[in-house]
This record gives sequence, C-alpha cells and structure tokens, in this order.
Amino acid sequence: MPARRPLVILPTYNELHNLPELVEQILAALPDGHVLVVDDASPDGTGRYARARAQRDPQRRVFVLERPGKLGLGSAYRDGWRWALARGYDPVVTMDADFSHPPASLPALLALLDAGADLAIGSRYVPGGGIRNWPLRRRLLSRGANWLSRRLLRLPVADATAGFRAYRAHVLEAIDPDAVRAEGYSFLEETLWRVTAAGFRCAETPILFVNRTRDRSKINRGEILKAVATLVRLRLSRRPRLQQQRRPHPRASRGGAPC
Ligand SMILES: Nc1nc2c(ncn2[C@@H]2O[C@H](COP(=O)(O)OP(=O)(O)OP(=O)(O)O)[C@@H](O)[C@H]2O)c(=O)[nH]1
Ligand SMILES: [Mg+2]
Repeated sequence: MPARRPLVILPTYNELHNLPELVEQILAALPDGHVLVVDDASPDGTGRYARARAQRDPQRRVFVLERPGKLGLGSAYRDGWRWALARGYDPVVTMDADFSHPPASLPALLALLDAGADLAIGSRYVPGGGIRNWPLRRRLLSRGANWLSRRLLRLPVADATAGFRAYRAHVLEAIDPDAVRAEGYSFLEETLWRVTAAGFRCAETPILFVNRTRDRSKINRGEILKAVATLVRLRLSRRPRLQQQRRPHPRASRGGAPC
C-alpha cells in the first residue's frame, strides 16, 4: 500500500521571515499533507505566527508544538516524530525552515517511498544535485562532515548529513525516537546509523540546496564539536543488534538502494 497522510516537520528557531511563505509552498506541493512546526520559543515570534496560522486554518492542516526554550535540533526532530507516530502519520518528512530544502522536491522524495524505499533523502551529493550560494567554508564543513560520517560509521549514502528526509512510519517505530541520543545536528547521522543497522532501504533524490537568504544560521563551533563527539561515540559503540529491530518493510525490496 503506498504511503499516505504525510506530515512535514519543520523545526524552527527564529525563522519568522521564512516560515509563512514556506508553509504555503509545502501545502501546495503536497495537497494531502499536513505541517507540524516545532518551535523553541523563538524570540522573533516564529512560534506565535505558527500558532495563529494553525488556529485560522479552516482545513486543520497546520499544527504547532511550542517548546519552552532552545532545546536543540535533534530533540525537535524527536518530539516531532513522537507527535507524528501518536497520530498515525505516514510518511514523516523533515526539512529545514529556511528554504534550503526546496518544497518542489517533496513529491520526488515521497515517490521514492512509494517505489519501496523506507527512507528517502534529498541529496546534494548525487548526480543532478548541488548547492547554490554557500561560501567555501560551509562547503568544506559539509563535505568534511559527510566524509567523516561515511568513513567512521560506514554510512553508505552520498549525503549522510542531509536534513531533508522522508521516513516511513515503521522505520521510526523500529529505531525508537528515544534511542537516538544526539541532541544537535548529529542527530541526523545517528538516525541514519540506526536505520542502516536495521537493514532498511534508503534512496536518494537530487536536490538543489540553496543557502538561506533570510534569518541566520544556528550552526556554531559548539555544534560542530558536539557532532564530532557523537561520531566518535557511535564509532566506539556496538551497532544496534538486528534482532531488536522490526523486519524491513516487504515493499522495500522493490526500490531504492540498500543502505
Ligand atoms: N526547534 C528548533 N529548531 C532549530 C534549532 N536549531 C536549528 N533549528 C532549525 O533547524 C533548521 C536548520 O538550521 P539552520 O540554522 O538552517 O542550519 P543549517 O541549515 O544546517 O545551516 P545553514 O546552512 O547555515 O542555514 C532551521 O529550520 C532552524 O530554524 C533548535 O534548537 N530548535
Ligand atoms: Mg539552513
């Protein structure tokens, strides 16, 4: 059965200049999709905007989870997943709220799941993908993080740090949101590591990643150090045992590259 009832989770911290237009573009790209904004008490009022947008939505397609303070990107994903699973959404999409992940690529991402993948990744580093307007420093940081992740954790995808992903719900149930310990950006690598260990199938679709033009990046030196520490922790720990995981989805054999 093809996936249905998609939920797009948007973690936000100070994205007031991006969120309003982004929400409309997502709803237009996925006519049967819903949006969950996970906001961490953004000082610029992003959460207030999201609450008002949710309340005046006649079709009830927009929701907001307001958290008391900046608790980190990883924990925003984790709370969003729990919210999605408790309400039966499938698939569950994550994307940045700064227009770096193009809403127009959402149907292509979900098509990979319909073709049998368990996890679909919007990838900068497969043929056809790319990056626009990133300074050299950011390009090197991204390439370095990817190289290190793939090298240390043997993650067999081209873009292991991409936050633009669509998960089938059974994958999130199997890896268990609470088992992913990383709180910051390395939550993405740890999740992929667990998905890989469980034998689920990943597929990548090319995207053009565009550097944000509004509001500011939240990556800082502390986040980078925490990410490296997570990779080392995972490298030194035992891979999660397969028998703890659910069996891969039966459709998984029909599409996507094995991860
Ligand atoms: N809820 C929540 N969202 C966050 C937090 N940190 C970052 N975000 C959001 O996570 C997404 C990615 O953050 P960005 O600052 O764009 O990080 P990035 O895309 O890796 O870096 P840039 O390329 O510089 O934009 C954005 O939608 C942010 O608003 C956080 O602590 N809590
Ligand atoms: Mg960004």
